[in-house]
Amino acid sequence: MKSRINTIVLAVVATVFVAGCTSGPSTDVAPQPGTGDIVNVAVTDSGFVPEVVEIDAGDTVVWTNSRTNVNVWPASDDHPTHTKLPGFDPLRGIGKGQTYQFTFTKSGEWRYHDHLHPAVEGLIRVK
Ligand SMILES: [Cu+2]
Repeated sequence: MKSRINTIVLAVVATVFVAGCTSGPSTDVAPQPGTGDIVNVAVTDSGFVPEVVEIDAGDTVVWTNSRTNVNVWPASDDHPTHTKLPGFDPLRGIGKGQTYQFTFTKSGEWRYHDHLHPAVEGLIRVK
């Protein structure tokens, strides 16, 4: 009788152990390759905040239009062609409260500006 109980206990323990192993990967959120951090930049009436951002390759910068009543258009230098970092250009103005995001995969010092207000400048430093 005692050995039968031991067998049942062992079976239960084994079942829990196996269930724990099989359910592990689906409940854990493993970082996916190529998925970096997200860094937020506000586009305010006084410029990009922060103006200089340092990130790792693979990180994504999200700009949010926090200006009073104008669209913004963060884009790679040089104005107006935006060719220093191809692809870093939303190709349109971003309305109040809206966002634009870009994932930086290339290391370097990427200067950018607000295409609609080119005097407003910022820098993304990608390690
Ligand atoms: Cu421009």
